Amino acid sequence: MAVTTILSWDLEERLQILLGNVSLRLLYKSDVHQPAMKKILEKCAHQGSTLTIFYTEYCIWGALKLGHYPDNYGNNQEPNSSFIFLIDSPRVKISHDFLIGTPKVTKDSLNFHFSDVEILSVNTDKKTCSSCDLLSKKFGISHLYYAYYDVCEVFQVEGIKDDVRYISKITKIRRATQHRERLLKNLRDYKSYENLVSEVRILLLGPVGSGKSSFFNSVKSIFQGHMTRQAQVGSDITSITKQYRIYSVRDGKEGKSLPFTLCDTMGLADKEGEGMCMDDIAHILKGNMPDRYQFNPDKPITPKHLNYISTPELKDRIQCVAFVLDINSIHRLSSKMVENFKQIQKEALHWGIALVALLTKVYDCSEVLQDDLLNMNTSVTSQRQIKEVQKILNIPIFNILLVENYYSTWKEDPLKDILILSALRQMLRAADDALEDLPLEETEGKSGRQCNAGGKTWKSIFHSFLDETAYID
Ligand SMILES: Nc1nc2c(ncn2[C@@H]2O[C@H](COP(=O)(O)OP(=O)(O)OP(=O)(O)O)[C@@H](O)[C@H]2O)c(=O)[nH]1
Ligand SMILES: [Mg+2]
Repeated sequence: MAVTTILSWDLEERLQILLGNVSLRLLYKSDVHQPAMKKILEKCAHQGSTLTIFYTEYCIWGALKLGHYPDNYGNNQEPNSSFIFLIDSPRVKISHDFLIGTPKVTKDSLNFHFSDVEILSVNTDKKTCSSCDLLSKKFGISHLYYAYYDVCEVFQVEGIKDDVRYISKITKIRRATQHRERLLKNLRDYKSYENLVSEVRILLLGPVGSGKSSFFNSVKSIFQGHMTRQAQVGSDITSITKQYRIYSVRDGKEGKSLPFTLCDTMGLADKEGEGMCMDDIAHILKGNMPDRYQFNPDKPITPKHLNYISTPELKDRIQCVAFVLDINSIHRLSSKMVENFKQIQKEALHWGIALVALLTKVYDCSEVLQDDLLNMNTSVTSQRQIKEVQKILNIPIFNILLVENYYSTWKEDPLKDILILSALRQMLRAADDALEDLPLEETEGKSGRQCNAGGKTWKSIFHSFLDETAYID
């Protein structure tokens, strides 16, 4: 009978990615085969690289061993041939800094050393794992330094050809994972300039099918830790999105709302009457448009609409517009579409709203990011498109952002996440610049700002603008 792992399906998939797109084949399982060390060696020696996993009540310890498992007791040390990781659900923490030697095997134990210090010791008779202070601190699990395990499993790891290159590959994955974590923290902790708004509003505008709804779904999926498809996506000649949606994003299922909202719109079309009505845009920018407004390509919203927000506050207004464009069809942008963008750009500039371009459908995320993961590569194929966008829209290069959305399946990819989260962070930075630049009158009363503009409040100024521009049927 085939022996099956108790590793959950999604965890197995995440591990395979984190360990460099390897595949795993179960060689040994303690509750099926004998739990003795002798049996582990018998099953696992001469099988190439292996992954040994111990399932305790609180966490899962794992050790990846490059090269063959030791085939006898005692010392046969190969330096830098193993590393330890910890799965403290839902997180997988890999300690690549602890590149350690071959585990030392005795009749009833498996001991991992870093220099001369024993950092993880497993007793196969007593079924215990104990980690040293150094390792426990590294993983932030001081309460788990000693634990009983229920099951031990050893997998053969397939897909590692060259150990040295493999170590450098997973070191890169680790750096990407750490950078991703920093970006997530950065976004969670973000506060708008002088706390003027608790949630910065980012408006996604762009041609039909450019990936606006998928960008929202991607951001949400990253914070939820699994694929979400709250916004409907798909391909059609006309826009799939028919309603104006103001989406908040939670940090995890039960988590608090993050400090931004993404506003999804109907796509813009070349032909009149097919896409979002251009006259709707001013109402959206100013914060008059209610959530779930049903777009009508033939006519814009009017102040007579039941839910029209006639006295919007600063928090209702858009702080950053992102032009969402498919990177592969920039050269096919019609002159009508470019004209539309220029019109929106003028309006946004007039109202002190930041503007960025978001290029979607990037083919290779690893090509876009430099080795330091912080900057975009200057020698990538996408440079041509970036320059084109810069020329057409006159947007500075640092505000031209590249992403690949999660659009069909969820296969966690730290590089993809880095691009999406960096894009979001840049939108918030651009929004901050715009908020800082707002006249005091418009921010009076928020965060203790004072207005002394001749006794006029931002509201009175803003409302006089509304009076001037309100669309009357
Ligand atoms: N390859 C690839 N496909 C994408 C990406 N983003 C979106 N798509 C696909 O492009 C199509 C359109 O995506 P949507 O997110 O619906 O685009 P949209 O801009 O919201 O479209 P409308 O609402 O119709 O205006 C869908 O089939 C997506 O699966 C991406 O980054 N890469
Ligand atoms: Mg859409």
